[in-house]
Amino acid sequence: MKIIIIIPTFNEEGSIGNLIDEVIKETSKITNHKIELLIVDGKSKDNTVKIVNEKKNKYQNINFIIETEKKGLGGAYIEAMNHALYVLNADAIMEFDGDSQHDPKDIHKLVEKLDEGFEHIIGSRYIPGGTIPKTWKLWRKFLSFFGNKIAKVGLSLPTKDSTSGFKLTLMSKFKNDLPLSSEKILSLRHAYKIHLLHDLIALGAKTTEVPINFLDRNKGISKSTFEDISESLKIIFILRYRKIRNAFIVKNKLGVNKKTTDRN
Ligand SMILES: Nc1nc2c(ncn2[C@@H]2O[C@H](COP(=O)(O)OP(=O)(O)O)[C@@H](O)[C@H]2O)c(=O)[nH]1
Ligand SMILES: [Mg+2]
Repeated sequence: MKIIIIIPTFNEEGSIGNLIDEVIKETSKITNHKIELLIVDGKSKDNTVKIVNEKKNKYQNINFIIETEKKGLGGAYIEAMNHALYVLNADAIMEFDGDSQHDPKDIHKLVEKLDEGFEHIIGSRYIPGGTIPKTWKLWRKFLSFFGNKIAKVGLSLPTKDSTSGFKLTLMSKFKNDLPLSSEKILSLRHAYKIHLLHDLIALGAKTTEVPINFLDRNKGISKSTFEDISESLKIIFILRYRKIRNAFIVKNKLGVNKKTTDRN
């Protein structure tokens, strides 16, 4: 299979160089798939672009695009996913942060689950063996944990980590049914993940979770903001509303059909 690892960057000069080296090192151990990287940059103002171009000259399997317009993390992923699918002919796509919070040593665990027949594999912080940074203050742990719980309960998701940014999806099977355009996706920010996860589960994707060590951010600063949290809540609400509305429409249709059949 051709697996494209998408790595979004925005001002990640402190981590992206080493990270690319590490990802290349770890993926070269996986010999039963063709693995390439696709870095998508959001018009960084630091040396990120220069560093990625140097790595692109050093390694063969690095692709690099710059967002046509910086729209947010979801916008970057949607643009990169389309490039991966329709220019690079990806069968599966991995989402992997460019700030060294995801450990390249965990990549093989997700790929092994793909080999076992799973179609959507989540690198999970909230299953046994998974970790969050020890240095996180209590409020961050609380926010992350309960954010997940709200998504899980609000959307009746079977997953323990519903906001993880580290995942692998067999896109060749689902690409035509997923909202992979800026018109269809409900959020161009971090909340795009909740929308895609919700739809993959609704489409019946065989989903599993593997434990990952979510590392501390040593370099650069987080780009997630309060708006990302409020937008996530909004997306959960919209998706829930759609579910209730669709169930209502189906129920009404069945009611009308039953009445017609009874009359006949
Ligand atoms: N291309 C692109 N990358 C982004 C954008 N926003 C964030 N990123 C990258 O996405 C990854 C995750 O973002 P981060 O700020 O660490 O989110 P957090 O881990 O949820 O705090 C990092 O590698 C960022 O550099 C964006 O608008 N465009
Ligand atoms: Mg991060």
